[in-house]
Amino acid sequence: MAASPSGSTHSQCPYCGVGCGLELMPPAVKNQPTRRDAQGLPIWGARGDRSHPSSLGQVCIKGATVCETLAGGRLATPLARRSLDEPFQPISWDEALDRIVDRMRTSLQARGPQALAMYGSGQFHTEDYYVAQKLFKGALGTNNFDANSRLCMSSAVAGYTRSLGSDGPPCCYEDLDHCSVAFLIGTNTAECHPVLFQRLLKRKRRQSDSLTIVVVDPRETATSDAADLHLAIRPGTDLVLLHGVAHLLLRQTAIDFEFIEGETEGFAAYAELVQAWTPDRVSRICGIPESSLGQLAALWGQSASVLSLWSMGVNQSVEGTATVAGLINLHLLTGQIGKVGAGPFSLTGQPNAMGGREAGGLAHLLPGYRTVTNATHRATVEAAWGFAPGAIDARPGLAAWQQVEAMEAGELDLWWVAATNPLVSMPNLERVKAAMRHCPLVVVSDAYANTETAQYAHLLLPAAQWSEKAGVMVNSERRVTLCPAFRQPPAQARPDWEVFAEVGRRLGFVDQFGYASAAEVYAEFCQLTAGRLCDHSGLSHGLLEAEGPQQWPFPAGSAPTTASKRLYTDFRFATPSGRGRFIAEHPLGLAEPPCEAYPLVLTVGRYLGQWHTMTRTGRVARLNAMHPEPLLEIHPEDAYPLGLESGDQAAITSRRATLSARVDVTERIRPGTVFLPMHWGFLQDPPCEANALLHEQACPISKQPELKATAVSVAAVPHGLPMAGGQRLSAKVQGSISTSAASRL
Ligand SMILES: Nc1nc2c(c(=O)[nH]1)N[C@H]1C(S)=C(S)[C@@H](COP(=O)(O)OP(=O)(O)OC[C@H]3O[C@@H](n4cnc5c(=O)[nH]c(N)nc54)[C@H](O)[C@@H]3O)O[C@H]1N2
Ligand SMILES: Nc1nc2c(c(=O)[nH]1)N[C@H]1C(S)=C(S)[C@@H](COP(=O)(O)OP(=O)(O)OC[C@H]3O[C@@H](n4cnc5c(=O)[nH]c(N)nc54)[C@H](O)[C@@H]3O)O[C@H]1N2
Ligand code: SF4
Ligand SMILES: [Mo]
Repeated sequence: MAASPSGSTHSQCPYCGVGCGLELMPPAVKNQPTRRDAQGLPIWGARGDRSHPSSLGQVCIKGATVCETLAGGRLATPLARRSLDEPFQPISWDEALDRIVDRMRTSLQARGPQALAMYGSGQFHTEDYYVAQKLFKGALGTNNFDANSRLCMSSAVAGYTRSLGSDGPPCCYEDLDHCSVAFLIGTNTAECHPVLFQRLLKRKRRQSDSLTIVVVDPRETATSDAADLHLAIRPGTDLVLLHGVAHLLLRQTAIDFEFIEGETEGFAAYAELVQAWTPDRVSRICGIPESSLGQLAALWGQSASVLSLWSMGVNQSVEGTATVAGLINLHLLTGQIGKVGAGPFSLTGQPNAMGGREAGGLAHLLPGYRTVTNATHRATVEAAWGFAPGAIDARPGLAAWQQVEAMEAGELDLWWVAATNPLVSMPNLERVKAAMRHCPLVVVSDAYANTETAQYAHLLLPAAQWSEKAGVMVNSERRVTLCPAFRQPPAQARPDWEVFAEVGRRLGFVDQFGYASAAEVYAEFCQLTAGRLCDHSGLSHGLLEAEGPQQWPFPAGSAPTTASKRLYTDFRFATPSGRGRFIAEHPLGLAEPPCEAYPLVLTVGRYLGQWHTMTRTGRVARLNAMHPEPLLEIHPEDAYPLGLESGDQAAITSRRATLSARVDVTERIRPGTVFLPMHWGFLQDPPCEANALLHEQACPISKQPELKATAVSVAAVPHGLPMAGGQRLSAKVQGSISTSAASRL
């Protein structure tokens, strides 16, 4: 399946969690003059893979242009420096790994394993994830392995686990073809999961009467443009809205009594709690008409099948886990789960955040949806790995932001960052930079040379990236695709898993890390999932190559493509009782609500043509032309009293930082809310470090930071004061910043 006679190869797109199939064509067989990248190297062609069951030949502009990003700007050799003030010097892999292993040994002796931490990524292949967390959790004895999925999917993970007993999205993409209501909350699917959105749109065009699209987002977006009902709620009021829907459903007895009685628990407390969330109160807090709430409740109560799709507008909140539960509550209340076209479907952000969750890729997890706090789980994993009983710590390790705090407190001797660029994507960036200065050894494994995070590192390790290393990725509908190596990496770049395994061997764990190939790593992982919800035990690189992408659960002995497309079709959930759990929690609102000094809520998200911190998409002329610069979206009601018009430069100030950006005055955003994209870090032109403004307060359960809301003030940059984006304003200018816009929350 992976390679065809024409020399083309099949893989999964390495960008978003839709996980489209790509067909990659070598430069020579393309029926047109060979295109060359910035370095003059021939570029592979990419198009949608018609044989991939998740995407059926569709692809978006990022997937179609991915091959243009692969060669330029690469980190080609390990680089090191003793201090952050010195220039980097090339060193050998041998020396680089010696430095890491020496530091690990010294630290283990002097302070114990807690002084070591790794911050990985949903852009790892499953094999990278698996070996990384085995190295930390098994060999080193610390659970300080966390990933950027903490900023992304951890509220969904915690929400699924609390309500249904386990992580694992129960739905599949075919449900988009069958649902009668698509309830899109906190997701700009049109820009962030474009191929799924096109699938929905196509159906809407063909069968308009059979599908109602609802969007909940404080902004009008390309997604809400297609909606029958758009609820532009105040940021951070999603849980209020969901409880308001439940209140009306209960009042109208538009609920599924049989399902509640037979398949759920905790209903009484929940029914009691939502009594407080009356329509007038909900409409006032959410800032939407009562009639819209009524329409939404009617859709939930009367539709044959409701499919909820959500992403960061829900997850990135101090009450992200409670909001996910609030959404699952509605599915339990109406019996909208475990059947065709219905269910709570979290859209995964990164191409293999799903695989990461399965492989134990967060500080509280072990492979196979196991947890470090469960003694049986630890014992099973220790035995499988060949470590002594007790080798795995029973305490969850440091989650992403806790790793920053530990550096700040001088408690980390080694911070190893791999396949993520935290000096753009973490909140409160100045604090992260200061914390990194406290860490004696910061190692960054990246495919590209010049990232923001690399500026604060001591050791840079060149990574072979997608297309240059074999491994699997798992998309939002639990489908596993083999991503083969079909290009050569830069001379010295190595796959992440291979580097992690060599560190394990150098520490003395020769048997545990003696893998000869990624296929061997995957085989070991698959065995550890046998009998678990995310069962991969019938899968292997060989099977995926021969039979194409497969959905899990895929127990040993399964026949390809016959695996169940949906979870919980028998309504037996993964909780001890087998029942779905209602979770009753009152909404608390934003951690940093607007106030007189900072009257606006800044929300930060994405553009269609850029990927995160632009290390890849920033190299593609077509994509840059779509989004030449970051723009502050602001409503006329907020902009005009400040004297701001579209194209003006504005200063945006939070309790932590000030930066500047050009404004786009638009009625498409809710008054009181402003929006910036996340993509432009301090090395971009123009820089726009949106995350320098953000606070780091996180959901206490999932530890996912509230990256979607921070209180800011906005002011026109005084005439004659040219300002580069991201530049700090002088104290004098800060003093003159207007706070006239009224608080609306
Ligand atoms: N083009 C592109 N696609 C991507 C990515 C990318 O970088 N670029 N990244 C991928 C990744 S890792 C992820 S996680 C996903 C993210 O996918 P999305 O979550 O769809 O993307 P965002 O733009 O971060 O946020 C979605 C929407 O949340 C809204 N929002 C803000 N606050 C609230 C709120 O309080 N309530 C509600 N209901 N909505 C709110 C914002 O206005 C925004 O439109 O995208 C993936 N796909
Ligand atoms: N305010 C705000 N902040 C956010 C978000 C938001 O919505 N709002 N979203 C959050 C979310 S959901 C996410 S997922 C994060 C994303 O944020 P990041 O993870 O920081 O973003 P990327 O640019 O994808 O970083 C991936 C890095 O890995 C490198 N890389 C690519 N392939 C490989 C490989 O195979 N190996 C190695 N070692 N390196 C590789 C890339 O060059 C790049 O430097 O941002 C988070 N931050
Ligand atoms: S929708 Fe996502 S997975 Fe599909 S081609 Fe676009 S970026 Fe890649
Ligand atoms: Mo993400």
